[in-house]
Amino acid sequence: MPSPSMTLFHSPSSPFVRKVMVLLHETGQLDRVALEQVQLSPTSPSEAVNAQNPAGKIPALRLADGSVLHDSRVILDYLDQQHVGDPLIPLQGPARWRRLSLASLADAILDAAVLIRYESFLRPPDKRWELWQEGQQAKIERALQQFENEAIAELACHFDIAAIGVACALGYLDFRQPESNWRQRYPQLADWYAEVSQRPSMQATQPPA
Ligand SMILES: N[C@@H](CCC(=O)N[C@@H](CS)C(=O)NCC(=O)O)C(=O)O
Repeated sequence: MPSPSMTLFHSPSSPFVRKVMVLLHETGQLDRVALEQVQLSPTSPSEAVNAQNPAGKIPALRLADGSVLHDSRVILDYLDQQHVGDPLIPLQGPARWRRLSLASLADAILDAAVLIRYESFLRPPDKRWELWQEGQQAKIERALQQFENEAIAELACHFDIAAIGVACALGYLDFRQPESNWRQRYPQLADWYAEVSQRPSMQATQPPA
C-alpha cells in the first residue's frame, strides 16, 4: 500500500474534520491521508495549525507538494475530485447549487453550535451573554426546521455533500447538546439520521464518548 501523500490536521471532536473523514470513507480514499492530531481553541491555539492556516482552524489539508487547503468546504471539494466514483458534489447545474446550499445550512448549524460550545465552555461565567447564545441556538432551530419541512426527501435520496453535512451536524448536536432533544421536534430528521448514522463512515468517525 502506498504511503499517504496528504496530511489532515485532525481532532476527533471537530465536526468539520468529521465531514472530511466521512467523505474519505465514502470515496475510498482513507489510505491517502495521514492524520496529524491537534488540540486547539480560540484561546489555546495550535502553533502547528497556525503555520498551515492563519485562521488557526481545522480541518486543514497539506498536499504532497506542501500547499495547504482550508476550510472544510474547499477540502471536500478537492477530495471529491480525487476519486473515480460518482461525485458527492454535483459538478454543475441546479443540483450543484441546491446541494451546496443545503451543505452550507448544515455548516451554519455547526458554526452556531461551535460558538455556543466556546461561549459555554471557554468563556468565564461572569462574561457569558445569554441573549447571544439564544441567538445562536435560534439559528440552529431554524435550520433544523427547514431541513425537517423541506429537505427530507432530498437528504434521503443520496448520501452526498448535503447529507454528510447534515449528518455531521446532528452528530455534533448529540455530542455537545445531549439535552437538546432535537429528535422530538424534528421527527423526520430523526428517522433519517437513525438510518444514516449506521453507515460505516459515520460509525467509524463518531466523536469521543
Ligand atoms: N468554516 C470552517 C470552520 C472550522 C472550525 O471552526 N473549526 C474549529 C474546530 S471544530 C476550530 O478549528 N476552532 C479553533 C478556533 O476557532 O480557533 C470549516 O468549515 O472548516
